[in-house]
Amino acid sequence: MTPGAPAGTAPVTAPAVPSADAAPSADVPPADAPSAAIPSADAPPVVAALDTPERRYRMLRLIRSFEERALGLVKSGVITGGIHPYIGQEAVAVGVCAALGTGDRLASTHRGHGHVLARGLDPARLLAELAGRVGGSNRGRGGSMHAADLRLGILGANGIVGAGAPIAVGAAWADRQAGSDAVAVAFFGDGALNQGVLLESLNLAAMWRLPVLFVCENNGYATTLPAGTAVAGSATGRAAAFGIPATEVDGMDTEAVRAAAEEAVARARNGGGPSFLECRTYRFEGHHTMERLMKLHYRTTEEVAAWRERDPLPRAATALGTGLAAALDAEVAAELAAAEEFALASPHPDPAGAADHLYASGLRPRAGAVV
Ligand SMILES: Cc1ncc(C[n+]2csc(CCOP(=O)(O)OP(=O)(O)O)c2C)c(N)n1
Ligand SMILES: [Mg+2]
Repeated sequence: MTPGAPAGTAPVTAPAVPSADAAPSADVPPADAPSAAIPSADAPPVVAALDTPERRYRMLRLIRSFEERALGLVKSGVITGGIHPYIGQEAVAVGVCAALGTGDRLASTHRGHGHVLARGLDPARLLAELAGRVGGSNRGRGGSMHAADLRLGILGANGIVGAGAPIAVGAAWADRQAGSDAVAVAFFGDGALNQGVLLESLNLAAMWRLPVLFVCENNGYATTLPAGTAVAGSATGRAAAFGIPATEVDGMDTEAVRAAAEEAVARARNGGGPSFLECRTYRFEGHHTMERLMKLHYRTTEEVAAWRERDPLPRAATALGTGLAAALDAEVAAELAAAEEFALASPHPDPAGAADHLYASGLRPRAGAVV
């Protein structure tokens, strides 16, 4: 019997989930003359190395500056449909991704830019994706809430609250069936805490001792609904009910998140089963860019200011040394200027191909299946 599988469950051949180490599939964005600074779409992407304070600070800055640039492009109408900015929550993505190995996987959320950048998605490709251009990570067809790259183990951002959890659980199960020691991370917000699918995912992960790290980014609100008026009990209490070790951590502190995530990832990789991290964090911007056009009064300016005092970037810059941080800031600014140039130079997809890529091709049927 598969270790950890419930008695009576016959092992089933899992549909292969492409390994992050696998050669790039043919379904990659076309190489549309990227500038010298932008890697060719044909080059396999590289999982971001976040193994030093310097690299982690650089990634914090990359996510922050990427989002600021994206906000500008929403305002100027280049990015249509808007985005859910990750500004303020960067320490969670960087701290968690720093704990992962190259073969691990993550399932993201509607507020997913930070997660996919911290995993190594090229900012130029992501910016092009947000702008709906063929040079985008998903050929401009996915947009902000569907950015994915299986070669990096990014199973996708997701517009459905809580939907990343069962995807991560399924990936963890498939990986274990395939004999891999990969770990899968499910990011989700406090708004997912009352979704049945999250509780089902916690249950299966616990029953089968799957290598999953559940990361709740508790930023205090689901759209405008304060968690305090919506969530009975606690986030960690939900995990504890399934016998899953659960820890609350300061989500504004990259190093605290990393330490907690490393412990959980090591446990998962060594067969110890799932863990749950509640990261207490805050979004400095509105729920969605549309909020800039609305007068909503669900939180006070004093509350926002108090959380801004806990901004993870100055904290990390001080720890690193402000001189080095400033040099990294300049490096990131140049990288993102090139990224924007690339994104804007990339064309929109040809409307004649609008129905392309709607259905998967090349799926391998399970052994014994009649097709
Ligand atoms: C199943 C489902 N219900 C409702 C929505 C609408 N919706 C989009 S984002 C959101 C709030 C999510 O809050 P949270 O999970 O805390 O994430 P945050 O936006 O705070 O990052 C809601 C209700 C949705 N996308 N999916
Ligand atoms: Mg929330």
